[in-house]
Amino acid sequence: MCSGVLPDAMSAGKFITFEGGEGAGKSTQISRVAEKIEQAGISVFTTREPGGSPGAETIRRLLLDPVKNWDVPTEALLHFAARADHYTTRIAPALREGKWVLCDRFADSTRAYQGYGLGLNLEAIEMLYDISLGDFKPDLTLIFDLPVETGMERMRARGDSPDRYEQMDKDFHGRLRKGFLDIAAREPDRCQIIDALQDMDAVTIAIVACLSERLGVRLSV
Ligand code: T5A
Repeated sequence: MCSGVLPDAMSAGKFITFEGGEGAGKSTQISRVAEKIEQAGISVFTTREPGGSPGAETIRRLLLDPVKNWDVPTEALLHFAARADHYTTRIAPALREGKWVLCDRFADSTRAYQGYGLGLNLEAIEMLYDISLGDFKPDLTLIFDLPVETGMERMRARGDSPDRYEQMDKDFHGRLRKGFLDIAAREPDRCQIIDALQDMDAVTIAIVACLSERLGVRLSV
């Protein structure tokens, strides 16, 4: 178990992760929901992976470089190296202060992308998780689900130049979707699937309902 894990000291905060394939609408919803949680008088820290701390942002640039072609184990190690730094220097301190941490992607993305998508053994990923994070895990994970084509259309419509993962083919994105749904089925106490095909307001309402039901917080819609 990693030495930075202090479960008792962190019990006041909540760690909520937002997961899903490309163009699912996570970033859009994190900013909406963060505002609502703040309005309820709870202090929020929003962050993302890969990245979220200076060290992890350096690793992010290596990971998303469209001309780089990491072998898959190296890629998974880089994601967990970034995550360990992010956890130790940003997530754990915020939780100790009682903040609700909203994180755009976390370890389920490594399970889905490097595991289901790129074929790395899922047990190897769990070993890396244990080394990096020990028993620490999200209080709640929202898995944004939508058809692959719709996510890709949203990314194309945004018009940014694609990173390494956005350049992958449709089969890869199909495996990701299956991976996220498998994760949700395996851990229903932690994971909630959100229908990301709905319009933005409907997605926000679904998340607000989920936070109320699972974490007991009442937010305005
Ligand atoms: N990765 C990450 C791994 O391979 N392994 C890992 O362990 C981790 C942590 C990170 C990449 O790294 C990979 C996964 C990723 O490929 P990133 O740049 O941080 O990449 O981007 P993503 O997390 O993939 O986020 P995206 O920008 O692709 O998508 P979001 O945040 O899910 O979507 P968002 O909110 O930006 O919306 C996309 C577009 O759709 C519109 C928005 O306006 C926007 O234009 N939209 C909607 N349109 C219609 N209806 C709705 N309900 C909509 N919601 C949003």
